[in-house]
Formats: sequence, structure tokens, C-alpha cells
Amino acid sequence: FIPEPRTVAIVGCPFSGGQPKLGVDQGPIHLVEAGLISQLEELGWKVKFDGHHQFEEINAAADPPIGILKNPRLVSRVTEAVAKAVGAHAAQGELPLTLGGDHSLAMGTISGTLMKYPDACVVWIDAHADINTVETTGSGNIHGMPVSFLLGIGSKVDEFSWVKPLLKADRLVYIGLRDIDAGEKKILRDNNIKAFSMHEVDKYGIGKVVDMALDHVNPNRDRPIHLSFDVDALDPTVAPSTGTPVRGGLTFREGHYICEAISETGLLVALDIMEVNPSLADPASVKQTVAVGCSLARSALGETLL
Ligand code: 5AB
Ligand code: MN
Ligand code: MN
Ligand code: MN
Repeated sequence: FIPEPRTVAIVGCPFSGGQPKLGVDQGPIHLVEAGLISQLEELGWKVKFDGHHQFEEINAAADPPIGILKNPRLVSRVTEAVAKAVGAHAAQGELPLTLGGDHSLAMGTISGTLMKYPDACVVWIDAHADINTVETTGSGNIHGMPVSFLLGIGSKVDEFSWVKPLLKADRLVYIGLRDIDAGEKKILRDNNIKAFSMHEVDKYGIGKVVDMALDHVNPNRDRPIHLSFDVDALDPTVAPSTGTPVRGGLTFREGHYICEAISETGLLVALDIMEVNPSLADPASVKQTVAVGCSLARSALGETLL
């Protein structure tokens, strides 16, 4: 049941604890200041926004590493709060649009979506697979790990016991990958996880790739869709202001096409726009990246070219 007119609830998450670079916590503030709310209202949405969430400060002394995982207790508390916020908005029939912040937040957003829609599928757009486990992570940065927690793979960390393994490997699909750690490649293979790297985007074109991705996770086009979009999926020439840029990414149009095609399904129930970092790169690049974040959100929420 999808209420009419639809309401989008902005979940602003100024959070950087899943990775070491300062500034990604300012991403949501810039996206809102760039006019995202009025842009979505112009598309016909009722927009709910009660201010950005206030999270605790990073405090490395009070939150020492577990193994090599950095800020583990903080990331757990923040993502649990995000899961509750997203779950509550979804439960009210609203579409949560979470603005990051780093991608560890998706541990929360996807948990929240799955509380309301247990049969939802996840379309993860990223240069990276973010599926490292406690065993495979080389960086200890939890933004490279949320998917493994959601799937329940790798050894468990007590501090994250709130995360339930609600996501099934066959309900997850990636587009845009091009920088996958060796341990992650093995995890993708061992768990039969469908992934369309930039190689497949080059080979088949983005239209066919999105069709194939949806055929995999949503063959009858009847499952709710959670779209988690890391702006580093885009080429660094398109979205330069992000913490872990990788060359050879999606074009501006390919990124927007993915959002448009998912919007056309009518099945989108939650959206994440992640990893915009306004403190990286020059002012023009920051402006460009923030504008792209807003336009991806508009495309996913129904903006069409004609
Ligand atoms: B992002 C890396 N695989 O685990 C790791 O930006 C990068 O959310 C993770 O996709 C990138 O640290 C995380 C090397
Ligand atoms: Mn809220
Ligand atoms: Mn990511
Ligand atoms: Mn990434």
C-alpha cells in the first residue's frame, strides 16, 4: 500500500565515524542547503524534515578499536539510531531519504527498511562492494563493511549484536564496482552475489545492466526496492568531492539513468545518497558534487527528462 500524495522523509546524517576523513559529516548539510527540499516539493512530494540528526562526537579514547575496527561502539550506536529512524518513517508509509555521511550508515538504513519490508531487495551503487568482514578488512574502516553485517557473514562483534542478518544474498545486487579487495572478491564468489562492475557497464550498456540487475533481485517486479547510492560510483570527474574516488566510474547520465529506471518501477521504498564530502576538492568541485547528489535524488524520486 503506497499512500497518495507520497511523503519523503529526509533523514540527515552528519556522520563520519565509519571512515577517517573529516568533512563527510557536512555532506547532508550541503545537500539540504543546496535546495534539495524545495526541489523535491516541486516534483510533487510532501517533504518532512525535522533537522539533521545529532550524533555524539567521535571519541577515540572512549571507543578504542575492536580488532582493527575503528570507532566500533559509536558506529554501532549511530547506525542503530538510524535504523530506528528509517524504520519509523517507513512504518508510517513515508519514503526515507537518508543523506550521508559515510556509507556505514547503510547498516542502519537497510536494517530499517527490512523491518518494514522484509522482502525488499537492495540495489547498491558504488565503486566498492563494502562487504569486508572483521577477518578481511585491511583498513578497519566500517564504511567498507556494512553489507557483511547485513548479510550476517564473517565473525560477529558483540557490540553490533543489534544488527540482524535480514538481507539475503540473492536480494542484493551491485552496479558500478571497480575497486574490490581480494577478500571481498572471494566473498562475492562464495556467496553467489550478483555484481555488475564497470566492465559489464561497458560491455552491455547501462540500460541492459539495470534490466539484468532488476531481473536478478526482483524478477517479477513486485518487491520493494532500497537504493543505496554511494556517489563514488560516479567517475571522479562527475563527483570529485568524495573520500575514496576511483577513476573509470559511471558517467553523469549512467548514474542518473539508474535512478530514473528504478523510479519507473514504482517500487522504490528507501533511498540513500552517501559519501558526499564537501571538504575535499576545490569549491567548484564541491558545488558540482553536491548538485549531482541532489539531482540523483530527484531522478530516483521521479524527475524525468521530458
Ligand atoms: B565506501 C576499502 N575496501 O574496506 C576498505 O566509500 C574501501 O563506502 C572502502 O564504498 C570504501 O577500506 C567504502 C579499501
Ligand atoms: Mn526523522
Ligand atoms: Mn560505499
Ligand atoms: Mn565507495
